Amino acid sequence: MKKILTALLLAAASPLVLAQLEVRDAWIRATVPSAKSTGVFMQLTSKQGGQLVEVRSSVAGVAEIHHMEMDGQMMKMHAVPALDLPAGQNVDLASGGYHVMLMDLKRQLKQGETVPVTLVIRRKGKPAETVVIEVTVKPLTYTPPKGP
Ligand SMILES: [Cu+2]
Repeated sequence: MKKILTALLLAAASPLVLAQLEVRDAWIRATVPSAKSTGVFMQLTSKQGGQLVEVRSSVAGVAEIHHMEMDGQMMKMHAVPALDLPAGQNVDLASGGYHVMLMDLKRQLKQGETVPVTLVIRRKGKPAETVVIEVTVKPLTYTPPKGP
């Protein structure tokens, strides 16, 4: 049986529920023409637990999983190899914490368009699961509603 699942999120408002992964409220921050990077934010719940191990997008040369934290008075972010998704627990990828960083952008991302983002989820003893979501680009000033 083919274990690679691919799904398309047609309506950004409705949660995407796959076999093992639920993606809610995914959005990308719009960019100004000269910008080379931006953030992708979402809420993830893995029913049986797993790890987000890789992210890709056709609009970016490089996509990384980032963690942002205070270092003294400075907000710093750095790439992490994987993000744990404990079983049944909501993991919030939000400004100021974990997020997906799109870098080496190939073009400007404009408010209202949708951008495909591929998430690769790994679970112990299982083949990696690939999930493609269509993520809406929100204005630079957008602040998401609070998660559950
Ligand atoms: Cu970042």
